[in-house]
Amino acid sequence: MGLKLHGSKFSTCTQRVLTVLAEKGVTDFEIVSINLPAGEHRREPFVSMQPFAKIPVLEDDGFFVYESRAICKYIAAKYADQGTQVMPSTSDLKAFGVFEQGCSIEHSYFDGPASKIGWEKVFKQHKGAGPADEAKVAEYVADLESAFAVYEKILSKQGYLGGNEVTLADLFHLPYGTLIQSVGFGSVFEKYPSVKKWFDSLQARESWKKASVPAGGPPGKPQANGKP
Ligand SMILES: N[C@@H](CCC(=O)N[C@@H](CS)C(=O)NCC(=O)O)C(=O)O
Repeated sequence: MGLKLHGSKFSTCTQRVLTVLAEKGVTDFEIVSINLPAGEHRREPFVSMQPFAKIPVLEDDGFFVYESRAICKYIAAKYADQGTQVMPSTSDLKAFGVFEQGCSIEHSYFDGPASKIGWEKVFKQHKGAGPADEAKVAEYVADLESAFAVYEKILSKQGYLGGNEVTLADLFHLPYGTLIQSVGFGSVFEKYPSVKKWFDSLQARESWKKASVPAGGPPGKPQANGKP
């Protein structure tokens, strides 16, 4: 039986998983659309799958796993023998350690400021929660720049955040990195040449071209998304 991805193609976190499915060459799956504006994620049967009421959730033959990064690692492990090797095996302990370090860097120093910029500049308006707080945006952009200054040091020595090959640690950046570029913060990347080159190479991947649609849906037409 194929996989079911409960989510929305307009959601950044669902796009993270769709990118990895494409990298692994997994085609036997269906997206079960969850309508966020209608609040489907806050009701049964969704909350029995994801008690924090967030998309996406992966269903694999009666087994459920949520949190997009955990889902991506599950897919990488399940389909270890096919597609891009996006996660080193624990048999190469040092490679695995650097990979996990890269994943933690993304979650600890990138996701916070990037998703908060996304909230202020995109999702807040979609939810009718008022205009962006530009003072907060400036603060998040400064945080992102501080993180990218360190990324620049790392990426001037190695091709990718999790080592010399592309891994999940890199791919995890795609949805929010692309979103913040689309709302006028491309200059944050341009300031750091190795970061810019690295991110351009990620966006050029076929997997991302397949998975990416404007997060939140077309401008002026709220869709199934909304990072809190
Ligand atoms: N850490 C979670 C975050 C999931 C998340 O925030 N999903 C958003 C869509 S990208 C959502 O469900 N928002 C609906 C809401 O908060 O009401 C993950 O990576 O899966």
